[in-house]
Amino acid sequence: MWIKRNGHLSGDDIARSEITPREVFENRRRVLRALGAAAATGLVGVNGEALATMTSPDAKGQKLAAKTNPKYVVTDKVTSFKDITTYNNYYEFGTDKSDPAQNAHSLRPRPWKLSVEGAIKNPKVYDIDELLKIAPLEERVYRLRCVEGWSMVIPWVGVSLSELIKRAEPTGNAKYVQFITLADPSQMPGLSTPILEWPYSEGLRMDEAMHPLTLLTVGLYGEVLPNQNGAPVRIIVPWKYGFKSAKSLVKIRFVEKEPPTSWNTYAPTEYGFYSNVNPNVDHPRWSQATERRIGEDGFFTPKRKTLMFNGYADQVASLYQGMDLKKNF
Ligand SMILES: Nc1nc2c(c(=O)[nH]1)N[C@H]1C(S)=C(S)[C@@H](COP(=O)(O)O)O[C@H]1N2
Ligand SMILES: [Mo]
Repeated sequence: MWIKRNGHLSGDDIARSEITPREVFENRRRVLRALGAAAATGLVGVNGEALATMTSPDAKGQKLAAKTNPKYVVTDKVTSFKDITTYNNYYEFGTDKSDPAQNAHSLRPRPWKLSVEGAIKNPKVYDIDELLKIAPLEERVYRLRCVEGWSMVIPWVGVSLSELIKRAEPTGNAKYVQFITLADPSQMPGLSTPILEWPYSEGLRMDEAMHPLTLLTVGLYGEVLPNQNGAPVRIIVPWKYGFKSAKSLVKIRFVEKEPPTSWNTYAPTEYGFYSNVNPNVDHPRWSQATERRIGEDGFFTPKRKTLMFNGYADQVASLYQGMDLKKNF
């Protein structure tokens, strides 16, 4: 079947130019720190003016005031904004890495509603602007490791998902959390191809969802999320393969049973529910022991060793104590 061609075969080898990501990043940080002093949370303009007075209807490129949380900053060199926003997986906009950047302009990230529902005391439909204010936004620099064998280092902006979960007050029946992406054919040309089961759906166990590393993500590089990266709100789970980090969320649902997830439904023997980054458990069609860091891919550049739990073992290994990670892959 043709879909196997795109079914997470490893990525291409296009050489990418380096645009001094470090300097750009440091400079942005200084700007953000200055903005942080002017506005505690939420959207601000480059000079600190209120959002309503200066944004385009979709808030494209809008700066976000966020304080770097030094607890969650990896020291690896940050990937360039260009690579992060032009080398994407977002199948709702096509299966080639360059498709989302080319096609996702048709996504309308504003106005946007996110429904928080299911086994909770306080179901609520958040407007995106309200969501940006539930807690002070943080900048966190995380590794992202795709199951295809490439990785990036991304300065995200968001808040711990636990902030939202606390407000929802889960009941005793809430054992898992399901994340559901928008599925609107008028905005997403890729939906006409039945590659995955739409809407894109992912899930976490409750303790994984509550873990402070799990980020309700609204921006990167100090700006609102570009459409191709999952505007206006997505989840980022840095110790799991990238596909667990669902984009453009419209529903977060608390459920009792392990929810179906799009990649597991597509190929149950290849993509498990847990999908923790694990160099010792290979994908059935390729090794997971090494990775290619996007931006470092010269002809002689050695691959990097993939780290257990993507380098977050100190923080998350205890969640899986006593579990057979080969069985629960
Ligand atoms: N809705 C949706 N979310 C998605 C995907 C997708 O195709 N659709 N791809 C996943 C995969 S495989 C990866 S590696 C990451 C990529 O995120 P990025 O493009 O922001 O780097 O998004 C994940 N979230
Ligand atoms: Mo991925």
